[in-house]
Amino acid sequence: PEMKGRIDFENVYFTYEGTSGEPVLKNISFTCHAGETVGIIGSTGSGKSSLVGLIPRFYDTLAGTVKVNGVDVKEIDPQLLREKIALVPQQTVLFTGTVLDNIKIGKEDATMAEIEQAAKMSEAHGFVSSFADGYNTILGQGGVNFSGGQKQRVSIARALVRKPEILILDDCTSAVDVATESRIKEALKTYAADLTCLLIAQRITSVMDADKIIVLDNGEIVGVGKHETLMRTCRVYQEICQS
Ligand code: DUT
Repeated sequence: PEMKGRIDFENVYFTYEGTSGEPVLKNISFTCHAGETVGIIGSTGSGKSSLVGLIPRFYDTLAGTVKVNGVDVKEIDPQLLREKIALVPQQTVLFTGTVLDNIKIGKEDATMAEIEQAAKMSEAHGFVSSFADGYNTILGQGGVNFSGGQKQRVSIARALVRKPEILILDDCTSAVDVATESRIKEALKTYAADLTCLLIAQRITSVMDADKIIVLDNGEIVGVGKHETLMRTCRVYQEICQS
């Protein structure tokens, strides 16, 4: 049970099929302990999305091993693996339908209490409740047009309602203001303390308070540590901070 939510990358190389040249990820090794929040930061194209896509096996490694709970992901039943992991993609994918349907799509048997709890953690409950139809508000065509940040908050609720062991947020709070984002992180810490979180971000403020931050540059890890340490030791991290 103490392994629940642990992630290990061991000398991982990855490249997209049909592409030539340097691999997209090179010799990636790190451990994410159960319950930790780990930030991943790096310039565009540095390989952040590719790295997290290896965990639910959207892709497989070229070499090296990715482990979840100490087991090679290739040895885990794919459906079971995807039940453990919720990945919120960079591009939110909401469909025309009610807010309720959009949140429930990850877990059709979710109760209203579970849906509200997930939406409270993702800071969606407040604005959803403010609509006359609440959770029955229709999104998109013929309904209400949500802002980019509101859509992102609904997508996070969708991930949380599944009660995953591992939550991966791929730059999906980019349109959420800093104060709201920090309330989401606080809620996750409080109500989902044993959840392992991987946070990809462009903004340093999104990952600053993570247990550990992985700095990617051109497919390689160039720094791992806490904000203060990286500020002292990692040139790439300092540059991101200044930009
Ligand atoms: N790449 C492909 N095919 C894909 C996706 C990405 O060849 O389907 C390449 C583009 C890039 C590298 O892989 O050279 C890493 O891309 P990734 O999307 O992993 O980088 P990122 O750090 O997540 O970039 P961003 O911050 O722009 O999302």
